Amino acid sequence: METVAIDEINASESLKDLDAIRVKYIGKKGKLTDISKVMRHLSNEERPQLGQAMNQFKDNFNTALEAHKEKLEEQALAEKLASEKIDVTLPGKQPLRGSRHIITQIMEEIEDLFIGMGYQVIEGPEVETDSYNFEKMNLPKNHPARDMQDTFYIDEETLLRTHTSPVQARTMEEHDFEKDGPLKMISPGKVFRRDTDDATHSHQFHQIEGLVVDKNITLADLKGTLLQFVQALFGEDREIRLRPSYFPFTEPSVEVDVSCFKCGGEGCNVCKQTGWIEILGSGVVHPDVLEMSGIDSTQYSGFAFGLGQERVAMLKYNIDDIRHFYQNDLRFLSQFRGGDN
Ligand code: 2NL
Repeated sequence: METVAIDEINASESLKDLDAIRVKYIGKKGKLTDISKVMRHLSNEERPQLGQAMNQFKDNFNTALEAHKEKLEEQALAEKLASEKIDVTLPGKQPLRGSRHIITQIMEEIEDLFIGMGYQVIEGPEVETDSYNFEKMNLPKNHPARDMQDTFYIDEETLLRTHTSPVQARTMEEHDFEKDGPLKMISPGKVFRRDTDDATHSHQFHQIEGLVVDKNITLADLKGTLLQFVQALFGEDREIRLRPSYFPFTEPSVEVDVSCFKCGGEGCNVCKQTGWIEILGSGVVHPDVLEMSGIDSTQYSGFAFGLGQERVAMLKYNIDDIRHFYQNDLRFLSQFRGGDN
């Protein structure tokens, strides 16, 4: 029986078959149990002989079983390893790396520049009151200049801000010159206008406004600051030119032009043959605007400016349609992912 059993063990091809063989021979109802049943019919001399033979069989059977079990387990592992082998020489899958939106990049570049000049960056609510957005900016109800900044109303007194000026008004109200020193801030963010969208207009765009208030601030401070700014953004050789203009919140008001960064002032298609490109609006803060935010206009004066980030980006990168910024087309966006962006 032993030879037959061990042959069976060695021929088995799975752990399941092996267990069935174990049960068949040495299980509770197995062959060995059957054999032990003859014990009581044997003589006293024969019994120990049978007992010994049975033990011998059990030992040999178990040894063979363990050995074959180990062999089957090794085989199974080898098969598993072979089937799960990976080819480390295959080319990897390139993960799609995102980048910051070009408007965000421009915003951060401008923020860094002004932080370097000691300005704070302050943000505020996009849903504003008529009072902060218009009245405190010298645009009382029915003022004709409100037409240029028509917007989306939530109710009579609540609207989507048309500029980030209300952030400056809120900051001026809180500012304590004795404690905090001069007020120097920029406020970037989304603004809204009731405009028909076309290549150069959008009902929602991004603005950065700047404000400096202290004793003896003049238009000369404004000019020096904006020259620094323009040269950092468009190149060291740039010059600026101030043209008289009108904003309700500044007096005097000026439009700021930069000498053309493509032709240097000779005249080309970018500057429409004028040598100059309009880049932002600014002026000396109207004394009534200071007063409405709780600042004594006989003691303090200031300058302010506002620029559209989309316009700056369109000029700097020669982009022909403002709608490109909002369409999330990677063919457009991925052109602006230089460096660590
Ligand atoms: C433009 C022109 C401008 C301001 C914004 C301002 C803010 C305060 C007081 C006075 Cl708190 N002025 N902001 C001044 C002049 C021009 O923006 O064309 N923006 C796109």
